[in-house]
Formats: sequence, C-alpha cells, structure tokens
Amino acid sequence: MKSITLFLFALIAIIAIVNGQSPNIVPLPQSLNYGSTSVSVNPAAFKIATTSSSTLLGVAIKRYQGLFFLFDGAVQTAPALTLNVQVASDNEDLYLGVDESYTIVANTGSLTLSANTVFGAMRGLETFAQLISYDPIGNAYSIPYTPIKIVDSPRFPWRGFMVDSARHFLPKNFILHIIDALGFNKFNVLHWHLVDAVSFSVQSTTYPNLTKAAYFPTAIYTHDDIEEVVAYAKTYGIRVIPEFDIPGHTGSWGVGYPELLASCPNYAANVNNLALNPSLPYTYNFLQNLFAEMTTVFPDEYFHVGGDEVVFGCWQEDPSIVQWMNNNNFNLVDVEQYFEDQLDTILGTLNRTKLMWNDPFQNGVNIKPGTLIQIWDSYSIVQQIVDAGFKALVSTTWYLDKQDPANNIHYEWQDTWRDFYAADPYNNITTNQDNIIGGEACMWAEQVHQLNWDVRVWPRSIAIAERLWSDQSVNNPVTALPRIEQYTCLLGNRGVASGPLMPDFCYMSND
Ligand code: CP6
Repeated sequence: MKSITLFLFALIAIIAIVNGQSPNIVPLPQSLNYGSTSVSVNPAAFKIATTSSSTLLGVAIKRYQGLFFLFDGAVQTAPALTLNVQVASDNEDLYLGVDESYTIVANTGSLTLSANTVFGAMRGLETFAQLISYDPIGNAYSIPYTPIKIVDSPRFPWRGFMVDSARHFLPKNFILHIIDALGFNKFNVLHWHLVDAVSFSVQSTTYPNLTKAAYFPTAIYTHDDIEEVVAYAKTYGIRVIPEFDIPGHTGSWGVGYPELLASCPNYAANVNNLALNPSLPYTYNFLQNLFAEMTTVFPDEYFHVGGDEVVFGCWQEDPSIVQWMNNNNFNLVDVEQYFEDQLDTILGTLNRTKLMWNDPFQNGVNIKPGTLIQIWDSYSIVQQIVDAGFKALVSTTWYLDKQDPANNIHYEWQDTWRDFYAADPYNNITTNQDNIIGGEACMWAEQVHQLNWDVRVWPRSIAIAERLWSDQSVNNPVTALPRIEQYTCLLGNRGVASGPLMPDFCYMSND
C-alpha cells in the first residue's frame, strides 16, 4: 500500500515536471491565468524598460536582467522584446505594510509589469523571471503559457527570516548572499540575531570593549558593514531588524563590561545562564547609549530586544540584586517587569517599536500595548497573545535547527519541509487571527555556518516562504512538491545551494 502511494506520488510529480502544465511560480501568486502559446525570447534583444527614476528599482532591474538569462550562448533568432515596468510611485520608503502588490500581463507582443510601489515591482520582477523558461536541448529561451495574467500580493506583511550570526560569525558577504536567497523567495524581513551569550560581534564606537567578545578581531560587523547590509537588503525590499537579546543570553557583554552582569558564580559554568544586572542605573544608561548608536545604522521602526529564556536563578544568586529586590518589595516577575519598563522608556526616546520573544508575556509581565511579540513556543501561546490584543509573529514549528520529533514518518531530515508547509500561522487560532501579521523562519546557528547554511535552510524555507506569501488555501504538499522541486533547481542555478527533495534532473551549466 505504502509503495503504491509512493509510486503514484512520484508519477504525478514526474508528469507535472515533464509536461509542465502551468507556469511554475513560487510562492504561488494569488491569481494566475495562462494560455498555451509559447513566445520565443532572444536574450540579446530583451530589454527591461521603465519610466521610473527610482535608483532602487534601477538596481533591481539590472539584477533581474541578468537573472532572466542564466545560461550563456543561447540562440538569438527571436524578435526583440521589452518588459515595460510601470510604478505608480517612486517613493523609496520601506516600512511594515508597504504595498508589495503587482500585476503582470504577458501577451505575444507585449509584456507589462505594473505596481504601486518600487517594492511591488521588485516582487513582480522575481515572478517574471520564473515565467522565462530555458530549454537546454534547443539552447533557447521562451515564455510558455501565454497569454498570462498574474495579479498578486502577499498574504502577510511580515515575512521574516531570523539569521543567528552569534553562534557562528557569518562574513558580511555571506549575509549579502543570504539576502539574495531571501529576496528570491519574497521574504521581506531579515531579523538579525546579532549577539548572544557566546559572542558579541557588533562594533560599537560608544562601547568599544563589547567586541572583546568577538570570536576573532576581524570577525566583527562595522557600522559600514551594517549600512551596506541594510542598503543591499533594501534593493530587495527587505527590512533589516536588529536583535539585541537581553537581559538573558548576555554573557558576551560581560567580557568587556563585567559590571553589566549579575554576579552568579554557581550559574556561570553555562554562559547561557548569565544575565544583565537589572538593579543598576548603569545598565539602563548603557543600553540607552548603545541602542541610540545602533539606531543610526538600523533605520527600521522595529527593534528586537529578545527577552527569551532569562535564568532567574542568576539574579537570585547575586546578593546586591536580592537586596535591591527586598528594598523595592520585588519578586522575580516584578524584576522582569521593571527591566522591560525601562526598555520601553529607552526605545520610546529612540522612536522604536519594541519587538520581543513571548517569554515575558508568559511570565506574567504587563506588556506595553503596541509591542510586537514573536512566538517561538506553542500555538496556545499565540492564541493568548492575540486575544490579549497584541500583534504577533509566529515562529512556532519554523525552527530550522530542529526536526519535529512528533512526526516519526520523517525518516529523511529534508522531509521536514512538509512540517513547515503544514504549519499555518492560523493553525489552532480561533479568534483574533487578524493580530497575526506574519511569521519568521529561524536559523539558530549552533550547528551551521557559511559552508552548510544553504543546504540547511533551503529548500525547506521555500515552504515557509509560500506559507507567508500565498493564500492560506495553497497548502497541498502533493502539488507543491514538483513546483518547489523545479524552483530549487532555479535557486541552484542562481548560486543558492538548495538541495533537491526527490529524484530528478536539474540542468546546470558546466561553467
Ligand atoms: N537561542 C536563543 C536559542 C534559542 C532561543 N533563544 C532556542 C531555543 C529552543 C530551540 C531552539 C533555539 N538557541 N537566544 C529561544 C528563542 Cl528548540
């Protein structure tokens, strides 16, 4: 029985790939109409034209002019073609909820991409790239299935990906490579988990000793590096949100500034247990100055301040903190409340909206209205958080470092893409679904660095990208598999080492 199912499964997949019954677009657009005419494309006589004067869009157009034609030396007999890109506004402000919709109309003699914003046009360029097909036997490009009409927009405004560059330092150029792959998949937020207990790699001019906790003197992100990353991400319509994970996970901060940490020698054997000292004005003054500096290089409204996994025992072991708690009649939740209240004040002075993990909410801290909460725990916590009126980001079951142990049919680790695909942010959420503004895949990097990153992240995160962009009803793994499989080949041809999910042939150039 099982083998018959598998056989049918494989057969359907192979037929779909070989016959290619429809344009293969990932994530699947909201609306896709197509015909059966193939338009030949001459790569040497293909232009992307626009009346827009946006430099950002100009960068994206130049990029996609290259991505449309990945193989050199294709036949050039077809007539000239122009893709006309029209944007209603050249405004280059990038913010949560910016209009990312676009429309593509492809007829035999006319190709148009229209969007309200330059960021919508970027999404459309990616989709258009996926309409162009390369035939390695005839060595020719074409747009099959015309006439095509695509009307598309994202399901969620926050489609994030968390990059942990603290457990392993990722060179700046590799962060740029990650951004390429995220842009291809229509992710629009890079959540940058910059520092953790084991390393502090962000240069600070205000507190230069922080990078004493970098792994290596050159393993740091300078202000110039960060500005380059933020600017590069913007050419894909990707916002960059820094995370400074406090008050737990802060062992590295104490290397250069020991006064910042609570003193808990019995806990110190595990650096993850160390926490900032919540009782000293020094701590808050330090955070105010550091974050003020960081807002000069991270322009986004949102600022992630962690809050996860605080080991209260560390605070309890420090006599000066216990004394301070007694003086103020504080219990441990009161301390966490006090700490978060101070953070709210600091972020308020910096015009930033707080983003944090779900732990303080669960501990019973009163969270300031307007705080955005990212859930890494169970769906039941998502429900509580949205019912309490908070906007939420769901990362539940989108942990790329863990296989879902509940599902023992996943005998191949790669098959965890099915778990990610099935994990809809609305799963088990019965009320206030509207408070969920998106989600994030999380690549915790204890066991990953630049050499194994791509194959750990892709193709599995394609499933998450589709869940966040496409309609909720697009959830059938049987039809998704051949589409994702073909797309993973495209990613490979673009230099993203996204492995396959099943036996097939992916044509790759020999150079
Ligand atoms: N690091 C930090 C981590 C994790 C968290 N915070 C984590 C916890 C559980 C799992 C995976 C990662 N490695 N700073 C929790 C948000 Cl299963």
